[in-house]
Amino acid sequence: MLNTPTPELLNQLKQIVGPSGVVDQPQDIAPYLVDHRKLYRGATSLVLRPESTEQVSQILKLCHAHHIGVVPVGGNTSYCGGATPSSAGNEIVVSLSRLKRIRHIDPDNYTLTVEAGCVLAEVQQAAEAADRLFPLSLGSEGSCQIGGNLSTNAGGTAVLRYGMARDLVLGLEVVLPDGRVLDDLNALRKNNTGYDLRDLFIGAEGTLGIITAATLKLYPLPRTRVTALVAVDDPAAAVALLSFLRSSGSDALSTFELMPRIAIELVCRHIAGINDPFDDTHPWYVLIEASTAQLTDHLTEELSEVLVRSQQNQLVREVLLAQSSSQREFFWRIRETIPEAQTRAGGSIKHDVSVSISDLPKFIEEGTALCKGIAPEGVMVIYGHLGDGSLHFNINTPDAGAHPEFFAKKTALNNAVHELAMRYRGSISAEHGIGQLKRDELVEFKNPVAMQLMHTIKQALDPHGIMNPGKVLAGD
Ligand code: 2HG
Ligand code: ZN
Repeated sequence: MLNTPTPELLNQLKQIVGPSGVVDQPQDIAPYLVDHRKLYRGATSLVLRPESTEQVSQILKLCHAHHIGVVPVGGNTSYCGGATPSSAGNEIVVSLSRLKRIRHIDPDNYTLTVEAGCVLAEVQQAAEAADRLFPLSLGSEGSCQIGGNLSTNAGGTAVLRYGMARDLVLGLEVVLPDGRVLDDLNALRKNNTGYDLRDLFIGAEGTLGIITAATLKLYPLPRTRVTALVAVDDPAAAVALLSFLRSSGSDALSTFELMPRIAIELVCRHIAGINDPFDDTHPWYVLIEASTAQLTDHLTEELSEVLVRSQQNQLVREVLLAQSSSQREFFWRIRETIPEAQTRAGGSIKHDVSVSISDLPKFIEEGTALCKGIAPEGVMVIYGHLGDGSLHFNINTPDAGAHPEFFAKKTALNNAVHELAMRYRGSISAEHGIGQLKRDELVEFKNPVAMQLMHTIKQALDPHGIMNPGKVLAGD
């Protein structure tokens, strides 16, 4: 059972961070009370902004002793309400935004040690300044923070080549719920010394402690990038194209993103400066990128040769190769502004599912039929990371009106899509996490033994349940 902090305790907490780390005026607290998608509205009387791991440790120690709930927040870009406090108002919020030092870069070891509050784009820039690549890349990289990326095991658009956030971490520094600091900031690729504690905290969404710093893996900086926008008949053709590209020696492939015609129409209609780059209209599109550390023309020649062959075999309808960096950026903008265009077009019910790549075409077909059966008025906007088997299976309102009758079907639509994903042994959250949005569904869709193990771990590390209460797991 959690307590409400007394005025004395609030004062003690404020003293830990000093005046510059205290946010306690309603107008300053307001941005922390609502999530990025405006699905949740929480309450709190105090946001703390510690500037050192030691301060985070003191905060958690005090909250542990007094059974006070703590909600960690990074860039507040969660899609699942993962960083929004409950409406009860008895939790405190801990923002990591002042823990933002680049602690160490070791170009020969290809590693970078950063604090949790570094914005993802700053991490990428720090790597680039040392002629290295930190490959995690997502639409919100200008505002999301690396601590949040790791806590939610973020995915994004380069997973095909470099993996999820989890795959990009060597060591972590974590403040445990009782205030102890786990300093496991190793920079080793090989370290077989018992249980992998690091992987416990990645993807735990702040329910097992607060990640305060991480040692990240770097890669050679690409000097040649080839980007293509390709039109295809259907998702099956896209899957076949991906297989063909990979078996034709394109191990340089880093991005393979599927987009339907409606997504192109939405971005053309709602995003300034975007127009359809093709003369003809096509049912589906794929954004493809390959890159190499070499400065070479070979990659462009190879990729265009494979794409021309694919066109001759009728695997693709039309190919546009980016001829300049501004055209490359334009192709990327089309893909990355789909969520914004979707929001401008109206409300939406979103799913973030994954199945085997080979099952995606059938999944899209069956899922579309199911959703159309439930909500014929809904507009299917299905797009995403086909190269990783991960899709944003979204359904929009027909226009910007309120459409309460459409939103009344939310549970039915969620169940239909998630049950279908389960039939394909897929996941109900490919890359956005659980937060509070999918907490109750997780119980239905995750293996019961896995759920028991998660509760056992939570109970062992956080016996009072102070860390991010009500996220991922219902209260113990
Ligand atoms: C993306 O891939 C993001 O663009 C957001 O993960 C997806 O808004 C969405 O459904
Ligand atoms: Zn995504």
